[in-house]
Amino acid sequence: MTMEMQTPFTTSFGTQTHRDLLIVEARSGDRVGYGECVAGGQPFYSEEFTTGCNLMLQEVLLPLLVGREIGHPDEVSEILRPIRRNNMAKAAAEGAVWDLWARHQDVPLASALDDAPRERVEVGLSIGVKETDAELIEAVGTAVDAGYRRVKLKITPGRDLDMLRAVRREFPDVPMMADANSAYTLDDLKLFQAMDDLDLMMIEQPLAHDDIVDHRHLQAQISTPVCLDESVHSIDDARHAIELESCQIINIKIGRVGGLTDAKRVEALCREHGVDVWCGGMLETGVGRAHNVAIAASAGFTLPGDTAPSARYWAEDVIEPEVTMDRGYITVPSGPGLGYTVRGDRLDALTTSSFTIDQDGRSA
Ligand code: OSB
Ligand code: MG
Repeated sequence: MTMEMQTPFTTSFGTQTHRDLLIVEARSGDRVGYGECVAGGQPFYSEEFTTGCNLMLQEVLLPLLVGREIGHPDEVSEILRPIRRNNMAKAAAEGAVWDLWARHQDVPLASALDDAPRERVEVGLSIGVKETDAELIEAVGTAVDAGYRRVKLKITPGRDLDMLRAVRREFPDVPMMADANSAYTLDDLKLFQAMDDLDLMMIEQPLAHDDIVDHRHLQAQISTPVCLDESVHSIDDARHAIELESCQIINIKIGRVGGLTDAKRVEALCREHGVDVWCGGMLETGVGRAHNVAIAASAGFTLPGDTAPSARYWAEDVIEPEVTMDRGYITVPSGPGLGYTVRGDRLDALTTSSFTIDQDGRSA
């Protein structure tokens, strides 16, 4: 299914005007849990994409889970471990099981994930590439007025250093960072060294999507902390990056690391090593957004995340109430599971195709 976005979102890999959606429902008795696949409609951010994930779930992942007795959602990642990668598809299924389990235990997902979750999470905004500095400065001003706790500016070759300088001139004190989505190489070292004067909180994924070593060389030569996004798919990737000092901060996206269980493991590793962590976003609808809010409440998530309220992206979300922000904070819901009600009417209206897998693993 497809949802139109409120405003187009431009990154170094293109402009997006709508979101292809894939929602997984996990059922047990009369309870339902929900997960959202965060893969994009095309494989630009990573190799996964919505249609591929749909097939992966239908043919491979869900048949391994349906009809099985699962005592704790941590078991899901173990059951799916023999299947290589496909982390976003795995996380969609695993997230549905976590929600179902938390609802069954009658606890908020945030409490199922952390012993002492925060009551509210700090929110940052990710702002896409704008054609002119004036447009960007206006967007940053709007974000600051709305109370966002930091702004992240997408950069791409040609819209980078001068643009960041212009914004910094206008907003000398706003917590600000840049996200390159892998658009640069070590040949751009001087560009990143020049950014050291801009007091950026961090620079996210400057180099290749699958690199950890070059980021180490970059980090050794700039003072701005490097934050890895695209390069970290597992606890081992995180361990390698920390050992090599390739970054000082890690953006955890539940989908990219294969689910909540592994997201928790990456968080624990980072905490052990004093590495700051925050929750990234993938333009999720309310289902994925609620998962993000739940994990962002965990103690190890020490920096504001890309968990903007629903209205930033959607005219009408698929959950109620929508995710809302009050002066830069989202209150973590206290109801069981995701703590929001998934709107069957919205899902029905948006659904273009669906399948069900029965107890015997048959697909219909
Ligand atoms: O790199 O963090 C990213 C959106 C799609 C794919 C990759 C990224 C992003 C964002 C938006 O930055 C974050 C959000 O959901 O608000
Ligand atoms: Mg990023």
